[in-house]
Amino acid sequence: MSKASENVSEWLRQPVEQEVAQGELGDARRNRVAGQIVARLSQQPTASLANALEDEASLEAAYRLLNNEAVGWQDLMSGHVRATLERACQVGQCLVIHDTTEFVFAGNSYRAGLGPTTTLGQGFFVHAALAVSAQGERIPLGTLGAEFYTRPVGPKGLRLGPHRRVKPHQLSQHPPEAGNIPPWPKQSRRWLELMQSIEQQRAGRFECIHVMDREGDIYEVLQAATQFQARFVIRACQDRAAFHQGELTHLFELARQQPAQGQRHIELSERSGTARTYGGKSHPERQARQATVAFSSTTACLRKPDSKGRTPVGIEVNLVRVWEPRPPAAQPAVEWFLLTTEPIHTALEVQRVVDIYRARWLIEEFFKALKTGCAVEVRQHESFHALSNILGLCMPIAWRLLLLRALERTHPTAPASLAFTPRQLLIVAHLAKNLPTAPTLAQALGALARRGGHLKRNGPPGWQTLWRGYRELLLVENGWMLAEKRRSRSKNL
Ligand SMILES: [Mn+2]
Repeated sequence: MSKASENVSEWLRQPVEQEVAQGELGDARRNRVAGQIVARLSQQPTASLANALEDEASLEAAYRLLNNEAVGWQDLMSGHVRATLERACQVGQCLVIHDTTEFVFAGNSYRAGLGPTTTLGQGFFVHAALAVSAQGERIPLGTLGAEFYTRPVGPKGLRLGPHRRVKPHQLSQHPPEAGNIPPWPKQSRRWLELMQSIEQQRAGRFECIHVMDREGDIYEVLQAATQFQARFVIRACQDRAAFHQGELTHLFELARQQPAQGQRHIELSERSGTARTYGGKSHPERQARQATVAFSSTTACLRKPDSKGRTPVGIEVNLVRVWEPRPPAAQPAVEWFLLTTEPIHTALEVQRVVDIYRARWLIEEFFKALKTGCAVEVRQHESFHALSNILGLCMPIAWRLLLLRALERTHPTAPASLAFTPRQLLIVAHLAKNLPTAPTLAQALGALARRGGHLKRNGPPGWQTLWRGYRELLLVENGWMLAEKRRSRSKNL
């Protein structure tokens, strides 16, 4: 068993609010309120604050914290980021997956500080870095950092719906909170800055490999990574001019000339065709299927974009190509070009690079955990400031949701004691029918998901069912502990 899986049950046993309450919020009271919000929300992540918090006074305190100009999402996330760094140190080696997503908020009234999104509505973008363990298993460790930003509103105003447009002069009635909203960054900057800050924080403490999709294929990012010797696997988007053995060629052509080093099966996830990334690129629709892919590799020197020269100056990278020699009819064929610092001498090493890139599904799931699991997009707060703050507090909760779900997928046959205490297992056995005496993780989690309303014939459990079942377990466990306390107290009388 890897170091990560040895630690999982301990991480799960720590209440998630504990790390939040240790954040740098500048005042003990704020820490207590932040911890309280997370404690209550983690019991029911889709509930509104009004429903999650018990009384008027704590609700009042929560709103005051979220709207406090002196408290930003970076502060609210700081405890979670520090705890994630510690978990990364415990496992020693991790992948850091970077990606961007947008949060879109419905409704007809403008919320201060929000900007245009790629679909109708108002919202903001989040660029995040998720750490997962690197040795064999992909166990989510948490968020190592994020950047939140909005796009500026253009001269035509903001379209909130098919019949609702807010003109720029109307926005001034709700002036954006200028100090809090970073300007729309140049595409490259956020990829670069987040990687840089993680490299600084990890230096000498743990190893990491940065994983990025095609949006991360930016010369400045590759250059900076090479300069501070960061390791990476980045999917190439651009067919750059490149040198190979002194000859000037192009990246994709060079990769396509290489013979296959082997073949393997991979699972492709479903993708809806309409989805447009915030960068404006669209992807064709894809059905979930198993694909037989071939892979090959070579080395290349990427030519600096502004140099026209034919002398090999640029960035030395290893290049891996993954492609589908015989795609099924009417389905787009897989073809990835991966730029990497990782070794590619043997077929096994090349496959390892492919596997590292494939760990990217975890960040997609993490974003789903925030959107579906924590219902961030239906929250009613009225400004970017409050919405980004509640999102900062939902990050550690979403990590917990993801951890449970990822374990169900990656460790189905591991003993359930990996994630549950003996007392919890006793309760699961009470709640579920026909659970074997030493259940596997998938059996125990499956039993909980069924308590949460999951039907076996619908495939693997979703966010809601798994979490509802897990929450029921926590509730019953609380009751159990109360009863034990009462019993021991009455004995002492
Ligand atoms: Mn992306």
